[in-house]
Amino acid sequence: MIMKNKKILTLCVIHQHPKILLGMKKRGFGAGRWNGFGGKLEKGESIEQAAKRETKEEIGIEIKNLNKVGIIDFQVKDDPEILQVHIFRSEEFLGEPTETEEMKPQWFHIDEIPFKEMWQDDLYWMPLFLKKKKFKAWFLFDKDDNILEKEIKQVNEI
Ligand code: 6OG
Repeated sequence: MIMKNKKILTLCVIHQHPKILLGMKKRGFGAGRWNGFGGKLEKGESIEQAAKRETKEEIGIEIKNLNKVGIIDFQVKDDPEILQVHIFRSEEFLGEPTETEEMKPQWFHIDEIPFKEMWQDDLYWMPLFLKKKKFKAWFLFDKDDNILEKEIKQVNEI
């Protein structure tokens, strides 16, 4: 049996219609791109707990409600590792989004989402996210972060 190496990550997008809150990642994986908030799970943590903790660490806000809206498997060509990103929508939070060493938060109107400065996959799932649809997807990237292959499907339950 071939064992695939799967790593779970969280990604939380704050959505207060007609705006979303994104953060400019200042260091580490995905630096230089706007994205939601999130990261790896710590030992013993649930996926939801990790999403809340990472958001607090990255921009100082406490998330009040969290809805899982998507799961995406990412692979890089010729690399056996699968990154599985669990995507959440949050509409309520406590505190003021604040810049940290890791992220600089900014609100964007949904007609002005900076896709050119985001991961390419966002262009495909963000429209579903904004329509409050749930989705499962798979993306194959090359080593320069370009999409080679993709599969996206809307689902009723995640
Ligand atoms: P740290 O490893 O820095 O968390 N992430 C992605 N987000 C999008 N939109 N597209 C991708 O395509 C992504 N790959 C990873 C998950 C990394 C953060 O970046 C997200 C985490 O929130 C490849 O802790």
